Amino acid sequence: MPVIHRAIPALRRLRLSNTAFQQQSRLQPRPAQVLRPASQIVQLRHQHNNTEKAEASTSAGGADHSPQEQPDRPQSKIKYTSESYPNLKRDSRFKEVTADDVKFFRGLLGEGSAVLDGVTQKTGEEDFEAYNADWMRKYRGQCRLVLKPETTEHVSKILKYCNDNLLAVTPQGGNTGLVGGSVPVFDEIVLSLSKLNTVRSFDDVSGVLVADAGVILQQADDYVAQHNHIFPLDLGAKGTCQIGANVATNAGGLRLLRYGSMHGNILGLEVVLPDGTVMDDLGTLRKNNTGYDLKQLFIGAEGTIGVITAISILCPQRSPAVNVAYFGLESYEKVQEAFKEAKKQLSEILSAFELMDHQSQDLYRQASGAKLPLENDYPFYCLIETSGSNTDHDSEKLNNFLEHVMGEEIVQDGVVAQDETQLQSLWACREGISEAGQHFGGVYKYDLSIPLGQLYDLVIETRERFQKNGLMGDSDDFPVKEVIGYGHMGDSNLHLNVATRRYDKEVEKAIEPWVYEWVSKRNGSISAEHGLGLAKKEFIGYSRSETMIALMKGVKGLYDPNGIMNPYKYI
Ligand code: FAD
Ligand code: 2HG
Ligand code: ZN
Repeated sequence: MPVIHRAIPALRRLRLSNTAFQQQSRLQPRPAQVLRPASQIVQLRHQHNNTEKAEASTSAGGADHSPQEQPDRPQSKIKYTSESYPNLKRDSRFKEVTADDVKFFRGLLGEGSAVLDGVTQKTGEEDFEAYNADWMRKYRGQCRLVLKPETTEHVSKILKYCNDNLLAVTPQGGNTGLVGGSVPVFDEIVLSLSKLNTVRSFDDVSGVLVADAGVILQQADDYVAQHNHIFPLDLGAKGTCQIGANVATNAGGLRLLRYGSMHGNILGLEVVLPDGTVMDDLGTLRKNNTGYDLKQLFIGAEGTIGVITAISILCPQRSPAVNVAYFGLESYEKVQEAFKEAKKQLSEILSAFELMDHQSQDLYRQASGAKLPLENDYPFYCLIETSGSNTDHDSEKLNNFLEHVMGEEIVQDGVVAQDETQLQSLWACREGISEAGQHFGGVYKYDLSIPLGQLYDLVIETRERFQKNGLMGDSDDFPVKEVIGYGHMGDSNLHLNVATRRYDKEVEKAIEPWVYEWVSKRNGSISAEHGLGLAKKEFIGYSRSETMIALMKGVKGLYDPNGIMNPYKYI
């Protein structure tokens, strides 16, 4: 990797290294089947196999992409959510699952692997762990029945039965959600979409993909890559998360800056409502102003008003030239300057602008054992990606930008990827942080929208808070190991992670609701992209007015009058 050396004396050297930039800009777009190193930390081995399966056929059908245990992560016993949060009480209106219910579901789904039954069968808790325990190992439900429908009709019949019999349901995708929304709180039935995983169609003229909800994001991207298109969402959990769930969470990810949100890219949805009605709005039109745009309600509804069974999504053309650069900067002010310059000079080819503080990179280094790209340490790092259609044009733009930020001493040091491997390892430094945050025992995650000028102040104040209250330190006596700040700078989206050695109520009390008050005072959002789930439910009032909350409750009551869909969460 060529090193872009320090500013003034470096200008000359920078010119020398221009050759390297030109070489680098001959990079091909990232081969979609290559999983990023960071994703390996997110435990994607089995998905890699599935990827191969998906490449072999035009359909991902048949394979069961169930979530699974994560053997290389700390496996201490997770407390039941009901123990960690004793104020949560099971809603007594809900019926407990009986042998008769299981009989009905077996009649519908067959005797095979589509029904995981701990009600009438002798099973161990461990058989349900992958469905009951969340990715952060913070929440754990007590479900004893997992259903894996293979068709929309199955989903419809299941929900109708559950609604008629007051059985509560938790829809589940890849179980990578970060707000405790994807796992049951008590004994809700888990409705896994993992067997509903076929690509229905792709139109390479319009770029519209129609696919089942349970298709893994990586597979969807691999599929459209064969047609030189790109799925307009990318995130670190790509090898495990499902596209229906991505819509259900309105996931943001690493390239929202370039491709926009699900609200713009989703053209149609097929959704099963709690009473079994199939809302058939799987259109492929970009324009359709005929009445209320009902599908928008399900984008980000986190499975509280219906189950998404298929999506229709607009996929952009894949860029033939992709470049990634990683910089060290000496202050947050410089980061903002670099962002301004990137927008100005890289404009339409800029596809990601990500922020990482020193602490986040150091934690990533400790957790993964990886070597960081720059020789020296800096208080801040940025990762910039450009994607364009003309290699020479992109190179020229990138070189001009690099010369400028180096010459003006906005950036202190940096590297540009020369090949696919380097590109992946630079991305790993960013994508691996989420996992590193909890590697040492537990993590409290805050996903916030904050006006850019004040975004990093929160990290500094949080760190000071934990230093002052004696909860943070270097030895095991202290629950907090580190406070890290990183995120999608281009979207004003900060990820504040409090990395701990264990989950500890004192840590939670020290930061909540203080962090939400802080954000609310600055007109930010307490959940930028991860949603509300269980973790943020109580705090929605910090970002939404009473009027808005009342309207949302009205929507919930209208679509799910019995409240069976993902109860105890969201609203
Ligand atoms: P799950 O976790 O299984 O479910 C998420 C929610 O959706 C739950 O409430 C569930 O009930 C509901 N749901 C699932 N499927 C359906 C369905 N078919 N119909 C209705 N409701 C459904 N998120 C971001 O926004 N941006 C990121 O950059 C990002 N990066 C991540 C990186 C890592 C390493 C990890 C672990 C997570 C990351 N996430 C990110 C969070 C998470 O991956 C997303 O929220 C993702 O969309 C969840 O997909 P999933 O299949 O795992 O869904
Ligand atoms: C990311 O951007 C994800 O890496 C996860 O949204 C953030 O783990 C987190 O806090
Ligand atoms: Zn994110």
